[in-house]
Amino acid sequence: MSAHIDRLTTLLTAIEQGITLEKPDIAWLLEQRDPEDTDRLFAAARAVRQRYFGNQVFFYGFLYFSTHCRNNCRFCRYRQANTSLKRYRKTREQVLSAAMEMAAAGVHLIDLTMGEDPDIVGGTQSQIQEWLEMIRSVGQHTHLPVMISPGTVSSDVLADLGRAGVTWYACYQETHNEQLYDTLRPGQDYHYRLSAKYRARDLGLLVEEGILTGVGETAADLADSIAFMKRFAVDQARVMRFVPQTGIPMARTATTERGNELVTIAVMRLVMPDVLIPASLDVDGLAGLAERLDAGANVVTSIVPPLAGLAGVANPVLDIAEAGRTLAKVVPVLHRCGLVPAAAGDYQAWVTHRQAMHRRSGLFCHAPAGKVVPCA
Ligand code: SAM
Ligand code: MD0
Ligand code: SF4
Repeated sequence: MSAHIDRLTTLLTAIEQGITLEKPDIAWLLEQRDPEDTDRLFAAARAVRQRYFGNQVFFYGFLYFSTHCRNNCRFCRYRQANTSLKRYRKTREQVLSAAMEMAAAGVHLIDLTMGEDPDIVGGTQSQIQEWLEMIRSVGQHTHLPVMISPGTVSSDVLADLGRAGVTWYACYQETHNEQLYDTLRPGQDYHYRLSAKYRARDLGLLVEEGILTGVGETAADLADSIAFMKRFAVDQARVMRFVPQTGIPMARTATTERGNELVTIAVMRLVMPDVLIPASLDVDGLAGLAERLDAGANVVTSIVPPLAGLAGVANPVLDIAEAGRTLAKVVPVLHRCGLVPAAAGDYQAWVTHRQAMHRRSGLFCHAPAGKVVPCA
């Protein structure tokens, strides 16, 4: 046996035995590209998923209800400076109607996503109250857990969101290399964004963290991110490949090959066996779903109703009008992968179990504004 195969076998055996991998080993796994090796990684990731989640997959309805944003992330077409874009802000009625449509189709959660809309998070008290009311009403009418993806918001707003019944706070650091972060999210303090997640955890919200591939990161950077996610005990861990688009500073940045995202999904699954990992329809559409599930993902995200005038993020229109991001199209792919949709109660049971786990472990101290302080 070559030393190379030996190392892969040793690491996969260690993972099976529940041993926590060191960062250099995580980085080494992330660098594997030989199809024989990646097939072994994907098979191991599927086996781990099976052990923790059986063959059940969850579905997230994606509702990008405001595309206005005050920020200028260099990778995002919704950045404020991009004037080539027609933006929208959906009314409460439009949001409710799209949410109800997705609930009736069988999604397990509604993800309410927005740019950092200056008329909402940067708005007056009454604009914020109206927004909170809209969020509350989505939960009440759909009887589903709600995830909010509002960007970086203050502790007070996070507390308001908790009171409005939100279950999840999604906020993606993109990278945990602070220098790289500063180039991707100029003018947005790294530690302030990070500390919002600790604060959300303190408030009893579940937390989704996310990273990008193809933005100039190294394998060591990805390993740092995965190690951070493990330490934080994130509830959902996402990776998406950067999709270049017109009208942004990174329009001509060569992104990475698809395999990089897939291997990262598999390594995340191996290092964090019990967390939710998205297979997003936003990056490669329906055509990219099976390979993400085969790499160990267990939540299909970016399900979008076809006729509601709602956009995606990484790919604003891909597969939406064609109804390619609907359960009718997604479920047959699941079946071909040997997977099935989870029952409604199973998602809620997982959420309840996760909340109880955090309450018991008391993982972090109250995070003061601007800095992250893990409990001693
Ligand atoms: N505005 C909120 C924020 O930034 O946290 C939530 C909205 S959503 C638009 C955010 C995520 O989409 C980003 O954190 C990034 O991971 C992803 N994203 C944005 N543009 C992308 C692109 N061109 N390719 C891939 N992912 C992208
Ligand atoms: C997705 N387009 O799930 C969505 C989005 C935001 N919480 C999620 C990036 O891929
Ligand atoms: Fe705005 Fe979010 Fe896009 Fe950044 S990623 S420009 S905060 S919508």
